[in-house]
This record gives sequence, structure tokens and C-alpha cells, in this order.
Amino acid sequence: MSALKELAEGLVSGRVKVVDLSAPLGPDTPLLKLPPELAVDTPKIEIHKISEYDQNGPFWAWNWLKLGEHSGTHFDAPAHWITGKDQPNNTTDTLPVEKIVAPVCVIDCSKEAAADPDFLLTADGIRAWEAEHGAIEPGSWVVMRTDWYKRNGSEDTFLNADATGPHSPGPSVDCVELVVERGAIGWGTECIGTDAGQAGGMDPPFPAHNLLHKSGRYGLASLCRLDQLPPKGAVLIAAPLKIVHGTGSPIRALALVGG
Ligand code: 23J
Ligand code: MN
Repeated sequence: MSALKELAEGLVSGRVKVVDLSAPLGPDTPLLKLPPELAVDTPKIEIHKISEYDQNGPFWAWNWLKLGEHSGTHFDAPAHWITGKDQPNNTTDTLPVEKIVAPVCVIDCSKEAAADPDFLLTADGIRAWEAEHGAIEPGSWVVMRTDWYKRNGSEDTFLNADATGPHSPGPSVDCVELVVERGAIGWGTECIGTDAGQAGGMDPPFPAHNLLHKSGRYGLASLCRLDQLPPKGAVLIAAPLKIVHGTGSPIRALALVGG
């Protein structure tokens, strides 16, 4: 049987499951907060009614949205970061879609993140995962499972900020370097961004953004339910909207898990 026919039958029979890796997108979606002396924040999400089967549109309901590209479960394109600004096809309307449907490697850091909100996955952590599950293949997504999505109900718990700034897990510099070296298409996490909460103080600052986008790789943020994926063998679909000159986009991230 052809691979696609087998997939189609698996989807219809339920042997291949579709896992929803996205969080709800609305006015209550947690958003990144940057130091006010450094930057302007992304605005709160707004959903405005145009009509709801009423005098503004008797037979139909529809809304218009106000939202930043980097809101909720979303995609970071290389043009998002200064290091990726000269990469070819670096925006949401030009990137090659054939690359973004790809196998996904899931690194389970849930125990470590529960013990330490500032936990950093290192290159050695990646190598230990590879020793158990096999090498990260070129073209794969690599995602960090932390179960942090369970905190994605309020900005308080999700950002986990105190006087010293946000505290959430992420990759170390050498981790991102190795992910890029392996030829991964991109890197994703369950936190507000692809970098750790404390990544502004690293060298370089925000290493996931800096190093991924410098090499034309993609980022995925605020993924959910990575605990429903196997370490290897699932397929991740992470397609940004085709925003003209877009630096990123909310996505409906989906995983196919087989059977
Ligand atoms: C802008 C500035 C810093 C960061 C971010 C955006 C993100 O995390 C993002 O959503 O890409 S760290
Ligand atoms: Mn982003």
C-alpha cells in the first residue's frame, strides 16, 4: 500500500491520531512581557464582533481580530531576529512549506522542569536522548517537553516572574548549537517563547532566537500536550499564516501519532 493511502486509512480508522498542540487564542492568552526600558510589548489580543445574525449581518456571524504575530501557540520565522534578517525566504509568506511538515523528536524534561523552573536543556542532555532514541535526523523538529503547558492558563503561572524576571525552562547555548548542527528544521517549547525565561542574560542574549534564526531555522512557542507524543515517530505540522512580510504567526500546531 502507498504511504499516503496507509496514512489516510489510519486517519479514518483512528489508528493514526491527531493531537492538538495549540492553546486557545483569545483575550486571556498569556503574552510575553519585556523589560520596559528595552522594548514595547505585543498588544493584548482583541476579538471584535462584526455581526451575529443581527442588524449588522442578518444571516451570518463573524469577528475581526487584533493580535500580534507572536501571540499564543506560534511560529517564529528567521526574519523575527536580527541574525536572520538576511536569510533567504525568511518570512511567513516566503518560507518553504514542504519543510514544515516534519518528523518530531520530543525531549522529555518534565521532571527536571518540575524541580527547577530555570532548568536548561544542554547539548549533553540532547546527546543522552540520542543515546536512548537514536540520532536527531536532519529536517526534524526538536521540541522540549516540560509539561509547562499546564501553567498556560494565566500569565502569572506561565511567565512565573519575580523581581529577577521570568523563570521558565529552555535551551542552553550549546543545546541550540547542537540542534542546528544536527540539521533540525526548528526548535519548539511549551513556554511563552523558544528561549528560557532568563535567556536575556545569556551570551548571546536569547540564544534560541539568535542561533536558530541565524541559520534559517524556525521556532515554535507555547506548544501544548507534548506529553501525548512519543519520543520519536510522530509527525508535526506547524504552518504559519501567509502574512505578507510576516515575522511569525499564531498556528494550529498538530501532531500525527501512529498506529
Ligand atoms: C521579542 C523579543 C524577545 C523575545 C520574543 C519576542 C519571543 O519570545 C517571541 O515570541 O519570539 S524572547
Ligand atoms: Mn515568537
